[in-house]
This record gives sequence, C-alpha cells and structure tokens, in this order.
Amino acid sequence: MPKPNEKQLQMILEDMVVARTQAGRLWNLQRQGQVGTIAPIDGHEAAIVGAVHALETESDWVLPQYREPLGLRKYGPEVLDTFMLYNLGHPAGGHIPEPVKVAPSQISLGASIPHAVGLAWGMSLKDESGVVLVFFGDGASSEGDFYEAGNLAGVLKAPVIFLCINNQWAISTPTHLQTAADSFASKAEAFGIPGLTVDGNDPASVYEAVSEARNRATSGKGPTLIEATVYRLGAHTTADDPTRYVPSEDLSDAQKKDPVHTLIHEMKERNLWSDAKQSEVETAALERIDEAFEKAKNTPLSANSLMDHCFTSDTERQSRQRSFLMHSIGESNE
Ligand SMILES: Cc1ncc(C[n+]2csc(CCOP(=O)(O)OP(=O)(O)O)c2C)c(N)n1
Ligand SMILES: [Mg+2]
Repeated sequence: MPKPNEKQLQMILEDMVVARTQAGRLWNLQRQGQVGTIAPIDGHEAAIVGAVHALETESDWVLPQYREPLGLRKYGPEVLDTFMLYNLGHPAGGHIPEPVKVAPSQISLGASIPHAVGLAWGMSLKDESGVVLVFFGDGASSEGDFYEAGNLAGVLKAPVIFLCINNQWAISTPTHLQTAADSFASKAEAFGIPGLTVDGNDPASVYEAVSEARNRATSGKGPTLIEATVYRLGAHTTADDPTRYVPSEDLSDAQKKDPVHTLIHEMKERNLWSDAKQSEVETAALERIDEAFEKAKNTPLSANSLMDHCFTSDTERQSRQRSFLMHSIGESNE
C-alpha cells in the first residue's frame, strides 16, 4: 500500500495539531456562551487527517458526520469559515461554496451514507474520475441507511469509501451494546465488498488504507469499508458529561495512545518536528479560528436565507412562507 512520505507526514501532523488547538479554543468559546454546541475532535485527528490526505481535493468528495470539520483543512479555508457560520446558526451556514468538494456536516446519523453512494454512482455515470469518502461513527452504523447504502454500493460498484470511525462510544452507548458483530468492518461481507480495520491512532495506517481503497474505486473495482479504531478522548459534545459513564481506567489507557502526542514524539525523534514548529503552528491555528469566528459573528443573520438551499426555486408553499416570514420580522425580500 502507498505510504505517506516525510513531507506528507509533516503536513498531516500540522493539520492534526491545528485541529486539536482549534478544538480547544472552540470548547472555551462555547463555555463562554459565544458559540453553539461543539463535538470535540480529540482522539479522532489521525483518522480524519490521515484519510483526507490520501484524497485528491480537486476530484474527491468528503461527506462528514459532525466531528470532522476541523480536520478537513486540506480542503481549504472555506470549510472552517462555513463551519463557524453553521455553528452560529446561519441557515445556509453548512453550505460550502463550489468548487470545494465537502458536503455540510450531518447531524442526522447515517443520512449522508446514501447521499455518498448516490453521488459516487452519479460521478461514475458521468465518467468523472474522483471518489466519495463518507465519514460516520460506530453509532451511525446501526442506522438502516448504512445497510441500504452499503448493499446498493456493492451492487453498483460505486466509487465510494465508507470510513467508520469507531471511537468506542455513541454518546454513552459502548460498542458492545451497539453490535454483536466481531467488528464494524466485518459488515462489509454482507455487501460483497472488502472490509478492514485499521489503527485510527496511526495516520499512516489510515492513509495507506484509504489510498488502497481509492485505487480500487478509481479502477472500477467498487467500494471499501474501513473501520478506524480510536478512542473518544473528550466529551461527546459540550452538552455531555462523560465522567458519568466513561471508565477512568479506559480513558487513561487511551490517553497514553493519544494520536497527536504519539506522532509529535515520533516526528521529533526523526528530527521532522520541533517545539518551535509546534508553537508556530499553534499560534497560527488560534489566529485562524479567531478570524473565522469574528467573520461569522459579524455576518448578519438573515431569516430570508432559511429556504435558499432547499430547492432551486421556492415551491408555491415556500414562497408564501417566505413572504410571511419576511413580513413578520420586517426583513426585506431583496
Ligand atoms: C438518526 C439519529 N438518531 C439519533 C441521533 C442522536 N445522536 C446524536 S450523536 C449520537 C451518537 C453517534 O455516535 P457515533 O455515530 O458513534 O458518532 P460519535 O459521536 O461517536 O462520533 C446520537 C445517538 C441523531 N443525531 N440522529
Ligand atoms: Mg462513536
């Protein structure tokens, strides 16, 4: 399998450190009442960033669940900017402008898995060269959408990569109550596609697995299901108290395998990272998240945009609702 080279590993680590740093800032901003609910990325960085670095941003689509946006820096600044708008409640905030091939965050578990298959199938019908990678959690894999989409993708040989991030929890539900299967990857067997489990704390392993899956997909061999095993190091969201259900010994074991700390250590040993580089990256990451936050905060919230991204043009009923809404809040329809 293709391995990331030293330069790529440096870029991967940089994106992982940026994601961890920005997640910390967002957590604090939420606690100050300045931003809405946040789902921390801590523990998922290697799985997300390793996967995304195996993709081609110009041709390949990413469909995130909700924990991924801070790890998608490779796709450009628009991802973070729209994520901040979305977090602050802008109706169109999740809509990332073309040509960035990142779909809006998906809160409805599993719902983006059929979208990914439809998108991938459409791309192959149009002879487009890319692939679609869809992120979802161990919890989302229990949705009917996963089984329906996986089955259809197998039959169609759609160029899609199913990336299940198994972080051992779906809020407070542990994996042994989520499935009786040996692994989440084993579910691929029913779809007639390859399924593999990789160490999601090691970005190189995830990179290799996604590269291989991408090669399969682009050569017409169809989908792959990858399970990346990680441990959720933070709370489910800012609305959760994990100390009520996460065993502290499990958490401290997982902290010893923290993907960001592990890679920093390895890269320093190889003289590919330094404390100076670390603080330079952290400072830039904080400036960038503050800039995105300020930009979103200063964007006027418009109720008029509530329906802008539902259909190409309003249905008759939507037009009536739009006029009513505009009239009631005194906002112009222009
Ligand atoms: C269809 C649906 N059912 C229930 C929920 C409520 N819910 C939000 S997050 C979550 C847990 C998801 O776990 P997982 O897919 O493993 O992702 P993780 O949060 O662990 O990254 C649940 C049950 C939802 N958002 N959508
Ligand atoms: Mg989970």
